[in-house]
Amino acid sequence: MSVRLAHGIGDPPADRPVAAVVALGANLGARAGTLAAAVSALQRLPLTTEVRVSEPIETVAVTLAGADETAPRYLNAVALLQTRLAPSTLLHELHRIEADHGRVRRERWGDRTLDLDLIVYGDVRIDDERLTVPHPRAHEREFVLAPWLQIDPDAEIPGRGRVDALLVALRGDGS
Ligand code: PH2
Ligand code: MG
Ligand code: MG
Repeated sequence: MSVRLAHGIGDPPADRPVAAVVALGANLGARAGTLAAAVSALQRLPLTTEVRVSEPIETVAVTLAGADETAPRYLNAVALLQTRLAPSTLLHELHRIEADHGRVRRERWGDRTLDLDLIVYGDVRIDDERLTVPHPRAHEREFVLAPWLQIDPDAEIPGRGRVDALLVALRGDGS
């Protein structure tokens, strides 16, 4: 008899640690405290070690209509971790940590107390209704690329290239 595992928390762990990148963002509430608590929660994840985090940077909110100077500013950071959690399990855990910090899902790209996005999971590519990795917009988001580069100067996005080059292209002037 074959047993179909639930897609999600039932997916089996990887046999060896995979380098995953998680982007953190918050633009409501006590942003710095929320990001620090989220990093502690990442450090407590099962099958997960070597969590390293960038300094937080303050950024202008990007909305569906473009940069919005009138919206509350974000604090953004990036965490690198080694994990054997399956991508779907890691995603489930990220959603749980968001919910623990009062995240409500209303409008797309709306203000939020905590956003945790899975940016890359090793060199794995997934594109299904629940999860796309590499994150489909990470390569065009300075608020992801800049803190990521702080903690990994050789970072790459599979299929997109080196993060330092992507950041130069995005900024246009190399600044
Ligand atoms: N996240 C969004 C939408 N807009 N803007 C900034 N500056 N930082 C974010 O993390 C961010 C955003 C959706 O996830
Ligand atoms: Mg996001
Ligand atoms: Mg998100």
